Amino acid sequence: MRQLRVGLIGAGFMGKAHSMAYASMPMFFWPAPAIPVRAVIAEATEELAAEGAARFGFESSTGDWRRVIDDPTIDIVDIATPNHLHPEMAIAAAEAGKHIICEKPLARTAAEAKTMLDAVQKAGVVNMVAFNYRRTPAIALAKKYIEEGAIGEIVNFRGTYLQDWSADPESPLSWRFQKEIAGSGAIGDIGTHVVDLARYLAGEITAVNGLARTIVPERPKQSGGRDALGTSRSGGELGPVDVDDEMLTMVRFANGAVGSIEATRNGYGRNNFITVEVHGTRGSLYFNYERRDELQVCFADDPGDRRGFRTVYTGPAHPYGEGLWPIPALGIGYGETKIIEAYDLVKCIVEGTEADPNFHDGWRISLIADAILASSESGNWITIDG
Ligand code: NAI
Ligand code: SOE
Repeated sequence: MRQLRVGLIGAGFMGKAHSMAYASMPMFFWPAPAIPVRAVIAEATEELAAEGAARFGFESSTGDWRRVIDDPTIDIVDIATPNHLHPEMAIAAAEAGKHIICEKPLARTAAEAKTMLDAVQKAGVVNMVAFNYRRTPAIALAKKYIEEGAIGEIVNFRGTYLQDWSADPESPLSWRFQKEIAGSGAIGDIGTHVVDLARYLAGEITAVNGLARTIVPERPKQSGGRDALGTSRSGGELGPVDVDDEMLTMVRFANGAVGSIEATRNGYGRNNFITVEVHGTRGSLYFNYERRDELQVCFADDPGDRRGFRTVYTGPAHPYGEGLWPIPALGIGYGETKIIEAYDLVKCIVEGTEADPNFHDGWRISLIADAILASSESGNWITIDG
């Protein structure tokens, strides 16, 4: 069976998730389109890289990510580092002819994302952005129902991504609170996931009118290191937060639909509260990531005295069901979304097809993220150019 050798850059939260996905993918999707081999892992230092290799099962490790790019045996470069490093790494990987998966957001700004898009288009390599939530089977099922016309024409999309890990002002000033590294706050970090779901389910976004604000202006400094996502306390001197903590925006879609998107990392009691509600002319769909196995559906064709939301539990009859668990509601997790992502990436490489979402999508999403911020500053609707 064909093998594809993976060079992973970054052994933090996403390094763990992607490594687990490469190892597990053939256990789920068999026969696998190809076997991903965990070949080399790069980290910020030799020590961290060696630890990553031991923990995540890589053949070798390096403290210099360029050695991954220069290695002629590597087929896939997987970029799982903080956002500011994505462009340089992805462009170098494209120029070396590697297929690429890059974590979201693709870059800090749309201008940076465009340089990455140009590089992969010039190189003709498979490119994917890791917006994995669209690979939750219930979301893929919503997409199928929409494409089949089960809810008619879409008229409204409502999406939220609410978390609380940064609500405590004592939660340190990790890289996610620094514009120089992250680009933006809730907008780029989690709002973009909902923008991806909005574009996937309801079509292209053409204009936004949003607002964004910072709730906690200073946090205890954290010099470098991984983001512990609110689980550590550094104490000590305060430093400025120069990104948004929360955002909300109205959106217009190319097909005439309208909607809203909200994102916060400061909403006490909300953890990974990604919700999507889509209203169509013939029905509605509702999904809440904290109940990942369920898609709520309401069809206008149901008799009036029986109409209302009911629950479809995803399983073998639904998208990706052939590879997942044999009975609905056994439990889809975050890991499964990453396993499906790895499967789709490897399949695209083997079949020579375009990945989805790709760097073009990543760039469009960055344009929308930039526009939300610009709209917040000007107070006006912003049309998405490009
Ligand atoms: P993290 O802070 O847990 O890990 C980042 C790792 O990158 C650290 O181990 C750090 O040492 C390493 N690193 C820094 N500079 C490096 C360099 N020059 N060479 C090699 N490694 C280097 O961050 P996390 O949460 O893993 O985030 C990474 C990326 O993944 C970000 O772009 C983030 O937005 C995205 N992300 C996506 C998620 C999703 O659901 N799709 C979930 C979490 C993060
Ligand atoms: C923190 O908000 C975070 O890790 C994001 O960076 C991810 O993209 C999200 O999926 C989980 O939360």
